[in-house]
Amino acid sequence: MRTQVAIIGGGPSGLLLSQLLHRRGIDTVVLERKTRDYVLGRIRAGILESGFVELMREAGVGARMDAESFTHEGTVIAYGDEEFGINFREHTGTDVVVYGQTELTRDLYDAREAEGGKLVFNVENVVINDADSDAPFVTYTVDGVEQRLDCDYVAGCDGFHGVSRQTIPLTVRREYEKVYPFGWLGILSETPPVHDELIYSWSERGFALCSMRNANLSRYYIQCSLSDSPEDWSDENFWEELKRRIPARHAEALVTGPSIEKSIAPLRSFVTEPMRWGRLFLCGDAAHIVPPTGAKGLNTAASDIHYLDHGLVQFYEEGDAEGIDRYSEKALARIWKAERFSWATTNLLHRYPDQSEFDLKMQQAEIAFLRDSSAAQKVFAQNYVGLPY
Ligand code: RFL
Ligand code: PHB
Repeated sequence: MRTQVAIIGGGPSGLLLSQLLHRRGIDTVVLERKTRDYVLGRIRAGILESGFVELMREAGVGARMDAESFTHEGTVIAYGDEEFGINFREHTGTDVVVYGQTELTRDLYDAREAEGGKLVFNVENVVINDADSDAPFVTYTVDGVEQRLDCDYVAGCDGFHGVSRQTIPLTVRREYEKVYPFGWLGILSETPPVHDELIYSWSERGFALCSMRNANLSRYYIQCSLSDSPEDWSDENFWEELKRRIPARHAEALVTGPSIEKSIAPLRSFVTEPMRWGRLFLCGDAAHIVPPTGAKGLNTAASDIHYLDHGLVQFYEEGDAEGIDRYSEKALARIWKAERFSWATTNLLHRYPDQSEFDLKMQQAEIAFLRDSSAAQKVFAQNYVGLPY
């Protein structure tokens, strides 16, 4: 088989790239290790920057998102029993949108399938060959039968544990990593959200986040120990702990119910450089990870896809390689800023096992500064709604 762009990974990055390129007449094949249902079963991000929303519309998959998503003009920051709001619209003229990763991935799958997109599921043993030559090809097996896909370019959209990043030799690749000494325990429940905006809450007992997917679907997280497993937490214990970590008025209003999903995610900051090697481009989680505190994971994947899509279109339509040659540099410039915001917001709101009394005072002073300074709120808002592409 032959295609123009071989895309490894059928998560949001790979599907969005495939859909955008298809609209410009560029042929792709998406190779996904799992099934469509498995990919859609993963509960992940919930907040979209306006840049991502635009990209979904540009890809022709914005209709359901526009009809069903919720616009959030701001967010709440709580500390102990106190709280204050940060209004994104007032500070930046922009909002964010609540629309789950599951839903946008479903929209992308539906569009690719309706338009005859080539998606291969259950692929195993993916190997990217000769990425540093003019004739790369990908080999893989399906049902034990080896296949070969020749292509002009390879987009590595296969997430943090994929093979694409590992294809870049260690002599070329440089990795930067920070692992945090805690995780997030998240639950999804068919209950109305406790508040109409997200609540990011600092507490003596550790961080908590109240988020949502729709009017009857809530997503809540609490900071947990890395040694915890979801089975250690009954629903009842989760709700009790959450209530202790948010201001009393919200705890009293909280509607609890059975969880329909419960999982733990470790927190990590990670960047690999460069994001291009020969004819291989890394996109999304394959190249970088942020802790979820700033809601930047999926949104940084989207900006990568924007840069790569534009670079490839410029190459195929105008014969100009400038965009693909500068892909890594452009993508990384934006990513490092999102890494900084996610790291800073994580540091601001979590309890650290080795935190000294001085460290605690610094955290409190920083929260108070954010509460009292319009300039600080503006900086937070600019980062949260997303820096320009
Ligand atoms: P994905 O979504 O991981 O998709 C990669 C796809 O590649 C497939 N794959 C392979 N396919 C073929 N061959 C191989 N060798 C392959 N290896 C892997 C996988 O099956 C998968 O389908 O990466 P992508 O597309 O770059 O999208 C990135 C986002 O998914 C990610 O940034 C966010 O979900 C991060 N993230 C969150 N971000 C937020 O903004 N807010 C959140 O609340 C949030 N929660 C999360 C998260 C990530 C999590 N992970 C990765 C553990 C919660 C979790 C649990
Ligand atoms: C979510 O709804 O899953 C979510 C929202 C905001 C975050 C992280 C996760 O910062």
